[in-house]
Amino acid sequence: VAVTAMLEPYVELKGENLNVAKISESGKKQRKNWTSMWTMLTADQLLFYKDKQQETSQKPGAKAEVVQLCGAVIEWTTEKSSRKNVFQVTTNTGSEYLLQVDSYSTASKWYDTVRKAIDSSTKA
Ligand code: I3S
Repeated sequence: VAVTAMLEPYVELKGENLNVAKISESGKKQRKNWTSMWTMLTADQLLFYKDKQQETSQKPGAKAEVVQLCGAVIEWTTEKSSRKNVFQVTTNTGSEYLLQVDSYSTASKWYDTVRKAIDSSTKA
């Protein structure tokens, strides 16, 4: 088990505040509404929480928005927002999320790691 675990690429990211705008749900266009979300990355999901407290809350209803990364597509975009460092995640069910943060190093860390999670969960 230890050996396999070591061979797995490290793709998880701990919570951090990112600006998120869902622009499409199941292929249906949504009104863009940027919201700061407490964001986490697991091996195959992006999780959006309202805030850090909601992540650890045991209350029913304190749930995350879950984005399945298997079969998803990620790309930087300069056309869908005037903001800097925006990338888009499109799920295999046709939901589209814009993610953004002013720090380029933070944005590229999330971009690179989400891309790795998409690659490994899509192959799996
Ligand atoms: O793609 P859009 O419509 O120019 O996106 C802007 C709108 O979502 C705007 O909200 P209102 O439609 O309520 O005005 C937001 O305030 C802007 O931030 C959006 O543009 P940016 O370039 O920030 O993604």
